[in-house]
Amino acid sequence: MNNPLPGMPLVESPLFPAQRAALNLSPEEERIAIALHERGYAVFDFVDADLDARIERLKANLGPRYGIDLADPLSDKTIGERRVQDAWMFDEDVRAIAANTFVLDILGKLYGRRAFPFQTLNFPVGTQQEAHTDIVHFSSVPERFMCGVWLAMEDIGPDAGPLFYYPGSHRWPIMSNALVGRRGYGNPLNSAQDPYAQAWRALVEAQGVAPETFLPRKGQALIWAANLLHGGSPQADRRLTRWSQVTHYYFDDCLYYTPAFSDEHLGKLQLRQIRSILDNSPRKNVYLGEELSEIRAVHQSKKKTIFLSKIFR
Ligand SMILES: O=C(O)CCC(=O)C(=O)O
Ligand SMILES: [Fe+2]
Repeated sequence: MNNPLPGMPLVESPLFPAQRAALNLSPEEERIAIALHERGYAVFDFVDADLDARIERLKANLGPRYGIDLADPLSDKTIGERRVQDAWMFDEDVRAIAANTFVLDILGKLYGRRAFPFQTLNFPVGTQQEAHTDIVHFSSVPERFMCGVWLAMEDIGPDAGPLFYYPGSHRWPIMSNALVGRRGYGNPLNSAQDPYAQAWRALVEAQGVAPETFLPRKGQALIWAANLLHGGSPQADRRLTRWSQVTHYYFDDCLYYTPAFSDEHLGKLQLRQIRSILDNSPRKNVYLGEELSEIRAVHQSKKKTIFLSKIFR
């Protein structure tokens, strides 16, 4: 397929409606693609014949790590650790969920590059997180080659602190330090989300978009675009659990960096050292097929100061 805009994910491209037919998507893939394009998220049934067994094993394995009394139906489940990051390193079921082939296949088709998972988060309760986009933590060059997949590991009702999101907000401006008027590089923060919270609140108010909550059945999942504004609702009933796994994906042939700590226009990127869960090996920062270190070496040997060499300093 001839794509004149390979530097944006196909599914996020304004050319997507014209190019969709050439992707040869199944009806289910097409439904997911259209939802992701138009609303910034798509709900689907997770395809894994072993999912129920995985969820049982995973709860038994991770449960003791949260420091809460999961056996007592009346205990407060929200007082503990609330999340385990990168459990894929020691839990085969977490790893298998992150490496799910249905997810990898559809992401590859919809983004036009191969996807790979690089981080897992396992939650036994709601995160009660403020609205944010993941792109302020995990961006890429080119932009938007990142997404999250959220999997429900039990039925989740309105009192369990469900995920919420603002449909269509993936089309709002991507937050950057240039946009909110601050210097990022070398400036420490409590949270990479802090500098943008006020701007997100203003956008929500000005656009008049109501949040939607995700009340899934066990085994339902949701893909969100890198720039979809989302968070965790307050957990009204603290006795409940809200077992879920979030897997974050990047795509091949990109630079991976954290915008909150970068000043892109000055060539200062806070690059990330990314590890792919698929083969547990590092993924190089790559720009148009060339590794960063190679580009830097070539530029140094030519003793040229050009824009790219500034980025990579
Ligand atoms: O599960 C939630 O409440 C939100 C999780 C989230 O925002 C994330 O993992 O990026
Ligand atoms: Fe998030």
